[in-house]
Amino acid sequence: MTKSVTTEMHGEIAVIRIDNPPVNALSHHVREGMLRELGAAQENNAKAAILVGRGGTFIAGADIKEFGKPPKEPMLPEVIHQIEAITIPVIAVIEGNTLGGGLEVTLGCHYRVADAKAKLGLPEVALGLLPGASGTQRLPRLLQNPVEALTMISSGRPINAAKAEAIGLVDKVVDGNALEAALEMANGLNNDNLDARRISKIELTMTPELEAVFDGAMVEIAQKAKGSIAPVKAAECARAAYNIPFDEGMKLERQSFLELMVGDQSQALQYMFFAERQSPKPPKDVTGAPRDVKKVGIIGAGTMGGGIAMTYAEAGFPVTILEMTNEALDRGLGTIEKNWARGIKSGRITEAGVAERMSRLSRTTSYDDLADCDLVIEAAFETMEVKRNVFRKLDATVKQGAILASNTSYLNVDEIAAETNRPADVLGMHYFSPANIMPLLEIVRAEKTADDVLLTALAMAKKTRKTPTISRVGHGFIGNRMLTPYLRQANLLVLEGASPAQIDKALTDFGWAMGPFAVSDLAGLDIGYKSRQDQELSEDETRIYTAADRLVEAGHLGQKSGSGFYAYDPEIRGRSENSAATEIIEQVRSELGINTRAISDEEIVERTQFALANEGAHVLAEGVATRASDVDVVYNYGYGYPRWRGGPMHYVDTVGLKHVAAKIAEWSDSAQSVHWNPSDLLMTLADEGKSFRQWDAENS
Ligand code: 3H9
Repeated sequence: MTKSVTTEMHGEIAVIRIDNPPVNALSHHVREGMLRELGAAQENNAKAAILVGRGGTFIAGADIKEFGKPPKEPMLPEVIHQIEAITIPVIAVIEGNTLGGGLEVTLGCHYRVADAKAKLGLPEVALGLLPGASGTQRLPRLLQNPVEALTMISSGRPINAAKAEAIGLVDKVVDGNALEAALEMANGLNNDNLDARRISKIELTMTPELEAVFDGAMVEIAQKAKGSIAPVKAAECARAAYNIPFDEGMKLERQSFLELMVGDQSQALQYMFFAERQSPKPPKDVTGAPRDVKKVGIIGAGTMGGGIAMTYAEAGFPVTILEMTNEALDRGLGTIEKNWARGIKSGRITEAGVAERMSRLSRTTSYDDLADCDLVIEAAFETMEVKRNVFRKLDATVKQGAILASNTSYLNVDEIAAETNRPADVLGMHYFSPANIMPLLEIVRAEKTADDVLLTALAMAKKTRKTPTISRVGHGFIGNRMLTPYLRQANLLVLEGASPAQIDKALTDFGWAMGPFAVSDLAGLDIGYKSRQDQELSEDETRIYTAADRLVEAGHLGQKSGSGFYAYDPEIRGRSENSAATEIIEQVRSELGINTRAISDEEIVERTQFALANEGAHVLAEGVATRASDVDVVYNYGYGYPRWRGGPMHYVDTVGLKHVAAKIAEWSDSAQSVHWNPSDLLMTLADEGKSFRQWDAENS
């Protein structure tokens, strides 16, 4: 077996190379190899050793695939301790992604040389962990700036090499060959004063001023963490570096790391790490290569069309936007320009940058101008009639081989495809509003969609930095379909006695970015109203939304009209109780003869979350989604589901499917039975003592 860590002598300097594709993670053999090769360099009296990664990246962190398996010595903190203690100078060559345990390895080294394009960070909190190989103890000692150290440790955000140099994290930044620069440095070094380069030896002292800085920072970190515990724990360890000696700090860090590792949050976040990498992978039966896309057409310059056009222009594509009238184009392009220009103030983009993006956009009212597009995405009005009409025109004008996509959020893509003579070139590309910001792209693989068309949509997701999930055709696909039972339970709970504010609070306390009633007000209550009018809902179903419908009929359309479930103050952009809504709700309850009762937050969470997962299970059983983890990706990236809970399917796994199934069975057997359609898949998994995670492992 080839070694993953090898040494090459450059004169008196040992260049130790780490080669563990794809990201040089610190797997057991790498940890062992580093100690072996460094030990040999010391024994052979090398003048210095240089640690460098193969493939343009240093080390992207601990090997996440080893988490949860029995630990194997040497453990990383010990490896780093031994690197620091070695008697010859060790230089780290920081290139590419130098993250987590990788950055911690550089902190054990005596010198750090960085490539100008390197990214340095401690992203452990994104996995629900904290830097567990001395990062919380060595980084504050090296930087001597508690705010910078706390920010890196608790936010998980990587920084670039220039910033790293500015805050004292690296000794030198090189725009060129970092290894050459490290060799030059090594040849000029002696090991006389190596102790001064050992970061663990640096002493930190707490002062009353620093205590105040930490107090303020801790409050901010807890707020930003939004229920995630790792950032707070990580910051507490970093603060302790000022109060206790290094060895004690290491013990605290280790203990906190291990506690987090076995907790539900870290388990969920680790699961999401793999789920989001799994979701863009095409199904096994799909073969071929993506088509070439050079030019993109967008039908519709409204909110969705505009956002999608921005997405492609930001990724460098020339985009032609089609609208029915020049006035609509003026409005749409005006909004796009305004949206981009907003970034000028905050420094996200320059005026020239906005101009450059605008120059990628062309406008037209004629389908002929879309003829040479390689991909056309329709974001027109959401009715089948409109979509059919658009696709007929596209079929008649756009060149053969082009991909024709619909941004429909509910409609049947097979029916849309059947309107053309090339259904194999048609698929759904469902973006989420605002499309230039929201990361999710639900790709709808229709019955006849060709493999290379699906692969092209996946490739475009990557190029435009979206997280894609593949769905099959079905009303509302994965995400919107699951919303219906979720909103049904929320509205039922209001009828039964909970207030919209109680429900929203219970769900934001659970971790959702927004509660269902605040979201409905934001989207506009007239949207749900119209959709209910368009569908033939049963009497039972219509009854649930009586209060919501009455609100619309009384002119409470949500934020846009100043009131909906809540009242909105445009001055402070805050919301408060809408007494008119409270009155309407009370009146509806009395008309429907409902005896209200006190409803616990626990019931709110269980009914809404279990309804979501139950529908997710239907989606899986019908083959609309392939993996439970895809469903979770959809909810994380498209609907503001708390990532540290993993997603609706992972959440019910954590609760235990036996309990979930028992609750659903109980509700299905009660007065609310008509509102439940228990999933056979969920019930069977519960009976068999299995989880959705196991189902994924067995079925994909
Ligand atoms: C840590 O370090 C703890 C320590 O403090 C303490 C320890 C005691 N391990 O993302 P990509 C795989 S915690 C194993 O598509 P990109 C990934 O699954 C760790 N595997 O590429 C994928 O596999 P596949 C702290 C890993 O170029 C493939 O590599 N570090 C790891 O878009 C390509 O990944 C982090 O949290 C890993 N550490 O992005 C960094 N990383 O092809 C996590 C990746 O089979 N990693 N893989 O699906 C990342 O953020 C990104 O992967 C990175 C590259 C930015 C590096």
